[in-house]
Amino acid sequence: MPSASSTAIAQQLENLREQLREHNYRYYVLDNPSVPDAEYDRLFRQLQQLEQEHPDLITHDSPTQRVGDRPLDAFSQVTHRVPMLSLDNVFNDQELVAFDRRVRDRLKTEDEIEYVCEPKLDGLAVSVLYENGVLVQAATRGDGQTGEDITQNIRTIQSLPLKLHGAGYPSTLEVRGEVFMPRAGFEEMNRRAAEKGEKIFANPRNAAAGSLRQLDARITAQRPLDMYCYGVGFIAGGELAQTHFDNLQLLKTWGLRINAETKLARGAAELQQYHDAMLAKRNQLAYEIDGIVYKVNSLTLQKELGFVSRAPRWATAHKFPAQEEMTELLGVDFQVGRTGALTPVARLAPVFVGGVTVSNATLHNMDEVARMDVRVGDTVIVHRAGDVIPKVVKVVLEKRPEHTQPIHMPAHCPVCGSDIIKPEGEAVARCSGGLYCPAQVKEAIKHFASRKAMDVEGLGDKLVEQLVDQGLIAHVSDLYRLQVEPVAAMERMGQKSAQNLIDALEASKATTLPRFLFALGIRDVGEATALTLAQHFGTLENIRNASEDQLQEAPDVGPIVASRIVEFFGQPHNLEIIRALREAGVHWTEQEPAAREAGALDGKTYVLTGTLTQLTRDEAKDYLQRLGAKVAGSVSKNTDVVVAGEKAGSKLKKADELGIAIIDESAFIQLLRDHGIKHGTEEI
Ligand code: JCF
Repeated sequence: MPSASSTAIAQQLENLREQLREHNYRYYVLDNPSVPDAEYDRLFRQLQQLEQEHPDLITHDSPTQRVGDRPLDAFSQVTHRVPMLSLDNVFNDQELVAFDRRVRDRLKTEDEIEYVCEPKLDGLAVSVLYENGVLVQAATRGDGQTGEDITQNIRTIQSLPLKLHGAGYPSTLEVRGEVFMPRAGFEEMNRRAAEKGEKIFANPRNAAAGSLRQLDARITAQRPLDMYCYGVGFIAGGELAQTHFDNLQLLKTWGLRINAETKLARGAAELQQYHDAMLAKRNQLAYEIDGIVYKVNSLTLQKELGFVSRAPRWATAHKFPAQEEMTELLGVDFQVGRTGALTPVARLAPVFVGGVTVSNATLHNMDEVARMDVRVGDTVIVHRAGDVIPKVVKVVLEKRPEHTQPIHMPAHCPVCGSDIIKPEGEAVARCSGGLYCPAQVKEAIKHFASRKAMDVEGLGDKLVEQLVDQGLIAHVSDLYRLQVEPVAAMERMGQKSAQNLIDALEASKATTLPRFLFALGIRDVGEATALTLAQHFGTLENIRNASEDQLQEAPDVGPIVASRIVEFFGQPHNLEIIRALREAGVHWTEQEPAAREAGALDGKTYVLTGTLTQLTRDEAKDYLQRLGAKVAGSVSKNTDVVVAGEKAGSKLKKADELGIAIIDESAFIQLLRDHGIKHGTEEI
């Protein structure tokens, strides 16, 4: 007999489980969570802890019991009590009208038929059995009569309840639905697999199938699977509604997710409208779909219509154009992007895919080329989703002809002839031309002119585009050769704005070494690194002549940054541009590093938060850095002081929790004054 206290603990456990189930229901089904994730996690850990102390009181339907710890030797077979049907297809408007016509002919009616419409997910159909509300078995569709027992794997799907919500469900309820992998989860999973050199899945459907086929549910649990229910199979000990739509709503009250896009529609014209709207939305959905499913809503009419062989007469799938097709790889070109990244581009035998004819597709990078083992002459699978750039996703190895040619990366940039550099361990190869390469020049100029670089007032992205497109500039150094007249003649410009631009350019010539270094756009040399380099080396000449080892002596400069700097100054074009800029009058005061006095705040880390009223955040940062302090973006245990302006939020709270010194704006200004910082013309 259980003791009084063990009954009380069993009660407490069940209470925690019920709370967690309710939160799950609100989160996954209603899409309206009532507590923050942290509260959910707290309850979950509390339940785990209590169960650990009382292992005899653990129940199989507890939210903690999703992942089994024993892999299966093999899947056993499950015979479906009601066969799992497949769907007939229609491929266009006429076939859709013909489907609706057949339905009405069979029902001997000219009335418009009511249908339920839903997206057709590109996943795997499964059946899930609940006995007295508890999930007891799950199976794949298999051949429709017999499938495989995947109960262990299905239990790992977080959004699927192990125990039904609410009440009124039949004592035996078999639901059917589609298991799928949302795009975001799929991409993240592939990204991680690639990082670890593991197998990559070609598409979310394959990934979902592979995940469900795992004998070890601990692996399935790592996969971001999800499920939407679309119907009911066998039921006993209870009743359902009279229409398919109402049944779906009932499933929802029991905690089973149905697709939020599910809608009622009348007549073929409304079905076509739903199809068109969904096709337009296809690529914005969080998951891949390959068409629409229409089902006659009335269950009485469904019964009257019955089946032909394996498919119901009361439903059909309206298929979208395929997003994957096979074609031949005729050759490979290399394109240089705005950041110098080199992209291998496949030249293809033209193929109709995703609604258009495609003859070019991206191969991403050379790692992808190696991974797919793709060669010129191969038959490849091309994927095109909506307006996204078509990509080669796979080689059909079975179709490889005898003479294929491997793909090699060029040694020199096809645009400017500079060396191509592919850093060890990185997927992307880049043109080292930087400022010199026409393919990269627009981005380089935009960066050069930006506020934290040369700060050329009024020279925004649009104007840079215009100047380059008009042929007025080809390199950053051309900026300082600009004349008023040709600029004034450009569209949306005039004498006055052209003169303003020339004046702003003139003003920008007086700069600082950190700004100039940052403006050069050396990869991985951001604002902070530029400052460190300037402080450590004092002159541009010193930086240019430093070895990788010497560069790394500067604070926060690691081997990657050091190699980027050496690489940059190793390109004669870059030196040429620097020379031209200085010749045009760009200047700063150079300081031998020895001349720099020890900063009063050397080694201290400051964090700025909230709004400062007497100076801008950039100014505050600049002053702190001049005094030798580091300015960090977030509060951590390494922070020494937090400067809190008005409306300071979470950073202030965190600093408080960590016991870090906090000063307000007036104390901050006093600190700057104490160290002799002058703001503008006046001392602040
Ligand atoms: O989303 C699907 N792939 C899907 C498949 C949706 C449905 O409503 C289905 C299905 C397969 C068969 N309905 C049936 C009867």
